[in-house]
Amino acid sequence: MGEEPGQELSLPDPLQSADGRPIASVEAWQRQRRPQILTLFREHVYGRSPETPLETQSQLLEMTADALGGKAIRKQVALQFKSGDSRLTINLLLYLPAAAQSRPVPVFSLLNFNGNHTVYPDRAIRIPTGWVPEEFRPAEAFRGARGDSYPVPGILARGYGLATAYAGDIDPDFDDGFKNGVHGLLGVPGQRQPDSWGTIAAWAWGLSRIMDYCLTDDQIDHRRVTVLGHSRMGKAALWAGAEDSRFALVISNNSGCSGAALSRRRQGESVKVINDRFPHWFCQNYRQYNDREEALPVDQHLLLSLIAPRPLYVASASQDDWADPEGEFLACRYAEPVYHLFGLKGMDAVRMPAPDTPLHHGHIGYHLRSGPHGLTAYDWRCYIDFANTHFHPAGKTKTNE
Ligand code: GTR
Repeated sequence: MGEEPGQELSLPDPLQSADGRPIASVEAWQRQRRPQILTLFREHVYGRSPETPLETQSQLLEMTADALGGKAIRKQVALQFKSGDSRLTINLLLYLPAAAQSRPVPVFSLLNFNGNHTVYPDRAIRIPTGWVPEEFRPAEAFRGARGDSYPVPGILARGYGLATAYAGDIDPDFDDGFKNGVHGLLGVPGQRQPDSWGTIAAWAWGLSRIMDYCLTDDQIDHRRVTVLGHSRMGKAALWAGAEDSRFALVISNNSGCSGAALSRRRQGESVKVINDRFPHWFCQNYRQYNDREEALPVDQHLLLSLIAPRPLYVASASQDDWADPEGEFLACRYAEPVYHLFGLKGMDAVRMPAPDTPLHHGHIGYHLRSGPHGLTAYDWRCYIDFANTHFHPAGKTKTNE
């Protein structure tokens, strides 16, 4: 695989089993190859998430049908987890279009970087009580500060809801030896293994807990919950989508190294650089591949292939060399054989498209947005167009009529 001119990459074949046998049927993929690949990512990249039983409970903290001047329902829900004497709370913020009062709506679930209050300038949104990045303190001063990345009114106007939580509620984004967040709740101190989970896997776990909540809310269309993430949260969204097939659509926005970009290309951020800068993101085993990407038993096209047959969307930005846009495009291409096995079209393109010309023909969507690293209104427009295609195949383009 990987015969791009000038870049002979020797990539693991999604359709060849570990013992060298070809995978020629959907059944062989589901029974053999998919679990093999999932295990390899758990062991070598993201780490294993514990299956420790947890006492969980969700508490509706407040709800109004009067948000955004009556156009939206706002809910804030505390997802509470208990293990022994330790507790963890994920504060979930939901905005649903008013139409959800009469029928369930599709929802985008995603983690935000700096607190729910940064997503939209609504004074009712609760401020995180735990750690927030220094540049976002005092938290009260940053209401709506990340609004450009979360165009709430536009998303709602197209009939979609938003379910978001602050990633720091699940695991604060710094290296503390895995004591705080869900690592502290579920881990036994001093007993970490080389394949114990890192922060990306913890965030993915949190996304699955948001999914658990969504399945209990009758105003949400349970079969149309998307998981989306930008950058480091894009890595988490892909891993959540791979681990949890309840997500109907998986979207990676500029996720780059150890997200959608092929590691073996070593363009932009490398495995060594990411492990050195963010020693808490991955499992310890991943460090074995610092400057040895070719020794990895996986590459990121295999992560993308785990989403099949569900629709997948990967987006890059033209000035985001750190995330290796071409490596993201090629990973989509090399994930295609698995979609083909299901009789589905993948991305259906051999060359990278020009900026701002989205590929929405098949089950893998892709676009290269012009501009720098970021999640923008343009990206959201593309995601909603693509979601409409897959969620409303009868040609209905809007969900709020
Ligand atoms: C960078 C990191 C990337 C990406 C990005 C982000 O510092 O090198 O892998 O995750 O942060 O999350 O914005």
